[in-house]
Amino acid sequence: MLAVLPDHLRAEAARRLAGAEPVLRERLAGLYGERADFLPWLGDLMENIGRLHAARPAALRRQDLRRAAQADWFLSQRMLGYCAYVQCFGGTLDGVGRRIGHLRELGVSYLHLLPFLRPRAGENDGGFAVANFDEVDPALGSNADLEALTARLRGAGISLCSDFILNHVADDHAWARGARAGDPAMRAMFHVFPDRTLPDRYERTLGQVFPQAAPGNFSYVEELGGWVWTTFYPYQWDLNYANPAVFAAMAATMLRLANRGIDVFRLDSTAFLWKREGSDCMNQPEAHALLQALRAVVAIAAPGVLLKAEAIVPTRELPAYFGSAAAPECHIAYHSSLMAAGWAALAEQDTELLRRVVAATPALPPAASWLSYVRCHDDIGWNVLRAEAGAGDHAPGEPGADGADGGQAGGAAARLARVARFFSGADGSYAAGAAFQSSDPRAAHGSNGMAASLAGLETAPDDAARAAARRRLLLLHGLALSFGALPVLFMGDELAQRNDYGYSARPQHAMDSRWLQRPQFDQQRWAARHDGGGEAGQVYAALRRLVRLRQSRPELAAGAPLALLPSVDPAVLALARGERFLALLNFSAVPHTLDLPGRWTCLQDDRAMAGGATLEPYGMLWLARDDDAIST
Ligand code: OTU
Repeated sequence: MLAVLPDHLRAEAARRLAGAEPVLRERLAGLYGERADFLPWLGDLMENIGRLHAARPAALRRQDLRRAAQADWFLSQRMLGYCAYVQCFGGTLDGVGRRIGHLRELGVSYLHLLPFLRPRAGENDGGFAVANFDEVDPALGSNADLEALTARLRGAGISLCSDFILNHVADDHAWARGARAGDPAMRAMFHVFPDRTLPDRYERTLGQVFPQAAPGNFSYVEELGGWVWTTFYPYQWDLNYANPAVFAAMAATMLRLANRGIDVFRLDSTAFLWKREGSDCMNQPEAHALLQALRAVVAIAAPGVLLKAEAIVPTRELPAYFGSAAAPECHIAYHSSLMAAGWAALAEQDTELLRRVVAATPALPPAASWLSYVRCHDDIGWNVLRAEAGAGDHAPGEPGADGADGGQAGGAAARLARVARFFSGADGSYAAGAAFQSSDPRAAHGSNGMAASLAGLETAPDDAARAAARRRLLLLHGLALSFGALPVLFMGDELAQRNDYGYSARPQHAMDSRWLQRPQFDQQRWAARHDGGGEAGQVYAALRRLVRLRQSRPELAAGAPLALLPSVDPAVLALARGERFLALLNFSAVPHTLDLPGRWTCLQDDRAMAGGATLEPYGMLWLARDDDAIST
């Protein structure tokens, strides 16, 4: 690797190599070491990593050095994320560049643009079926546009996050085309089975991601003369990471993208990378080994780049995605349990699930962060809460306490199914949303819908109901902003945008209700954002106030201490950050008055408070302690 570098890069690269190469070698040897050609393969891989490092633009190498000097830069309370589809937010990559002012006004320092690389022709799962990782989707711009955008964002202090869809490729990707044409090397990039014997054995323990729109985990492909593994849609072929050629090619792909200026990779569907018969083929040790190896590659060749785990898995499986001090993995991980539990708390008007999730969330390792959010482009998946939802009446250690046993899991599923029903608007609930993809009667649905619609803004009959809905929306954002994570706003939520029902008239989207929450950016609401009398303006102003408050409170940074305080009412969450900050969140439709020893300032309106605090229905207070530190 060092031999292919120009002289001026060698000393620094040698230092980084010394740090990361042992883990890389060990993990790859564990995965592929029994192959006769392992050492020459590893040599080629390292040489290629060297070439890609040599090709890294100078501006990015300078940024690498700055970030290396401050490894926890992304933990700051000043970090704020925003997530959008290019086509919805700016039309094109160039159009996104014209929205930088908007992002700055909100306080955004991290922009996640949903997939923008050349997708499969036809249906493509919102770009999550990639035909070519080396080419920007021509409908959105060119590679030059991408590089121009990353440079502009860098200039504005905004990091760009891109999906890196490493679990699967589209069925018209060059590898899939090669496999169909009979090229054995290309066929070996995938899991292909001549008949149903093995697929049937795997299916016994596999779950299903899209049981209605894409049942089963294998798809028959005529030209392959067999079944190919397709965890998601039939046109998304899972890659076979037991083949070292897949790892080498994907690692290089990632570095080429990094060299175009991408700062953060959202590693899509990370849990699914390794298959093992008899398991659900999620969260396998080899998947973690692969991620540790990828992290080492980044640490050597593009050390300013962050990896983010999109593993929508039970809370107890999440910490492993950070790896260990000796073998770090991802820098950031989605906390989908926290997100789902916030919504569940609204439906149940009770914070029990939320408290269990917080209790099950370990402290962050150094230089790592959770990602908190209220909504994203996917459904709210309820199944990640199975363990917490089943723990109900059980003391820890009692049978069923982890929600894993049949009967109790049934109870958990029924509970989560009630929550899902609530957000589909059933039983007179205020929510406007849709249940998503359920087949297993024991499994809970996911739920779709824009946050504002799920929170009740769409159905609210009068001003009082609208105000309550706005408070629900702000409550969940307040949780995401105060939890100690990188909070990521979902495009449109800052303006209380509602569901887009138009998807059902588009044949390529109609079967997937996640399109409910993928509207075009609403220009009119944007234009009215400073109108304090309007719905968009009220939400926008309140959200910006929270963002600004957060920026001024270092104790809200990711990794800073967090404690749940005992609260008078199960509907109220009392979240203390450090010694002087307290967030009180009321998830119920009734007001609550709490004793509050000491002197406090309500940060939202600078009001001095002493003795007690009253929370409106669905109200939230961010309080700063004026005198002694918080004791109990
Ligand atoms: C991810 O999601 C993406 O976020 C989805 O938009 C894609 O459809 C999917 O991968 C395939 O690329 O597996 O680990 O709605 O939560 O599909 C998380 C279900 C995933 C998603 C799930 C998901």
